[in-house]
Amino acid sequence: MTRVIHTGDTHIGYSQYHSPVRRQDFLDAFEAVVDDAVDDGVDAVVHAGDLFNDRRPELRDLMGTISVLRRLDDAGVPFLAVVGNHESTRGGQWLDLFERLGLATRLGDEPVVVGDTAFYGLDHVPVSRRDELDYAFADHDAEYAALVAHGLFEPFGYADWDTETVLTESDVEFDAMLLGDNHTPDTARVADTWVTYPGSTERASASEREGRGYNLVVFDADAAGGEDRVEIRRRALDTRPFVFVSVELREGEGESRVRERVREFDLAEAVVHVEITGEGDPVTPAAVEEFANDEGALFARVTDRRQVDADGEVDVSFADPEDAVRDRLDELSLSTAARDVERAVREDAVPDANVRETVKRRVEERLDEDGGLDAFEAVETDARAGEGGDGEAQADAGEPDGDESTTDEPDAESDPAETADPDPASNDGQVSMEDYL
Ligand SMILES: [Mn+2]
Repeated sequence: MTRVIHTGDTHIGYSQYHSPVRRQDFLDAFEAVVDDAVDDGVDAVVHAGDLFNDRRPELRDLMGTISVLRRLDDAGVPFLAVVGNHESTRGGQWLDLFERLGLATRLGDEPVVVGDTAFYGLDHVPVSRRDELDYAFADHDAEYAALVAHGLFEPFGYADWDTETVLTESDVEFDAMLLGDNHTPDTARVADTWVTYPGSTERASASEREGRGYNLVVFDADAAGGEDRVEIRRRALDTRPFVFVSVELREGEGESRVRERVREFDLAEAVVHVEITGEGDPVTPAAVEEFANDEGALFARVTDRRQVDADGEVDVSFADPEDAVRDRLDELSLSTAARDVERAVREDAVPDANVRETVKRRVEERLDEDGGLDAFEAVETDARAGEGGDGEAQADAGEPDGDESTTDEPDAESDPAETADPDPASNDGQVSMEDYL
């Protein structure tokens, strides 16, 4: 029998809503999973990618992650992982650093046997390079086998990777595919193999409404009832409360009705999303957000759906012009690259004289990344990974990427010399693991 915790999409280092508290939440969620693993004495923690939110985690994220991994190591629980699209760098992976430190095992085409089970790994591979994959895995003589992979697999939402092809072309017969990338937890059976996503461990977007958690996977024909060789159970995580308030205003109702509705919820330390629909009087989103903050919310965002009329004309409130711009940009569902450029021009503290050079460098960086257009694809992937098909969900789901472009480029804001660096290969956009290994 082999019992493992299957988790993924922890997105450590994501300053959601530009909040340092949220940044800590993502690390805390990882720590909570590891605590459970240690308490429970599982045989391993299997991580299916996107441990980090981007390929340039800050030192504090790395140190926090290392200390959590060390706790796991001290308890004698191996950490087996693959590389996700968010954290993938060229020239080496953070996971390699952790492996060098003796804190992790990077899964690949050779079996890593824990108890009765052989674990294999398949890192995220962009769609454009999937045809080259031969799914050649080395033999094993364990009782069970599992493939840990990062990507959007069938039969779940937004899938672009054919699970049956993977299973039939693989040299190894897998009892389970333990997946990451899709933040919505779900389990299905494909060609006699269990295929499962544990979901993200903190809400990386407001579209991730259901509770967060991870999987407990047991490889044991007896425990699983004889018929099945694998048992997959979901366990809940206690994460940052998200409060979703929808208010449908009737004729004559306005801000006081919105406040009344908001007050019905426990807002303490919560992320609060308020959506206003219907008729009624104009409401100033910023005023309601302030009210929610006064009521104890960690962060509040108000979306007034009534501002878009039947003709698609936007009725902009100039109470907060930045807010209006942000809302409109959200509706456009821009790619990461486009947001990068937009932010460089509008938001970032880039001196006007450097905007041209900054934009050029950011676009070059994107093109220069491993896989070239992979960066553009990854964005699309995340946008589609959001639940629900409306503009808000897509824009929200894209936020980790949007933030990535600002949070991981502090130098562009503080160091004009760096901004003007004509050689993308020599700036910090290209993380070289050789410096660490
Ligand atoms: Mn992810």
